[in-house]
Amino acid sequence: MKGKVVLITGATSGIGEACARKFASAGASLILNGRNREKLSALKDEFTKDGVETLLLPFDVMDRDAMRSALASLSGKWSEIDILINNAGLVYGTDKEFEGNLDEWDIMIDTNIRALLSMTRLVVPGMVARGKGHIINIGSIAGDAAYPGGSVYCATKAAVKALSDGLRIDLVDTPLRVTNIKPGMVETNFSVVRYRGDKAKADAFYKGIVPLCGADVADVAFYAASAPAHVQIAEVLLMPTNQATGTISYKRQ
Ligand code: NDP
Ligand code: 8X3
Repeated sequence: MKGKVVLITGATSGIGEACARKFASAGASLILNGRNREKLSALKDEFTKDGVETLLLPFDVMDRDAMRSALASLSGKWSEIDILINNAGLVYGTDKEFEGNLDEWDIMIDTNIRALLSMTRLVVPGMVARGKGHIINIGSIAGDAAYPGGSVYCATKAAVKALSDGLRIDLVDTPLRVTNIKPGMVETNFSVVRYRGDKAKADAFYKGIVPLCGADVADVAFYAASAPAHVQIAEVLLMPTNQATGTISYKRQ
């Protein structure tokens, strides 16, 4: 992993931040994307102290022009991205499909699908030209089956699966690899966003179960990225031991 250039979207929290730490600890060079510039700078300071080369690429992934110019600004080794981790994503609300907020749905679709696709479109041609690269998409167990109050989020993650599978097909005659990681419950800021800032409600969601943490997902991303060149970890479903499906889990009372 030493010297490999890893670009992570949404690196300022949860799974993205954990991926940054994991790949940093293995000597990768990091390009960190996010909207929270203060958090990005703090991460850069921390990594730089540890001798990890870190470049910050702050932009909102929903802003395609900003994305395009940020990626165009990369030069030298930074323009040769080895691993793209499409992680930025979110869910808003638990509304029924006939009652939800259209603007919130647009944000989910723009972030979870359109931005992931744009990043792929902008980064992958360089990987193809160099004959190496790995795209790691953070999908979800939610993409496997819809659950109550989650139809739009579930649809976005089903799209991540289709886009990952389609990209793998389109790259089949290249050395590039595509991995779709599908976590179940991971305790991050994700549920706080889902419950529109209600931290108590988010905490209650994980009560009685030991959820995954960001580092558990980062371990899987790192495993996939470290596999021998002839091994493609296409898809991984991981969840807490006391979770069985997107809707069935055991929580102690
Ligand atoms: P967090 O809320 O902790 O992290 C989400 C990250 O994405 C934040 O850094 C956030 O930045 C960033 N982000 C969101 N929107 C944008 C945007 N428009 N532009 C740039 N960055 C953005 O949640 P997780 O770490 O849990 O989520 C990461 C991914 O994992 C998501 O794709 C999610 O769907 C997926 N996932 C999460 C699971 C879970 O249970 N937690 C389970 C399965 C999948 P900001 O702080 O600026 O919003
Ligand atoms: C997040 C997992 O099941 O909370 O993608 O939707 S779930």
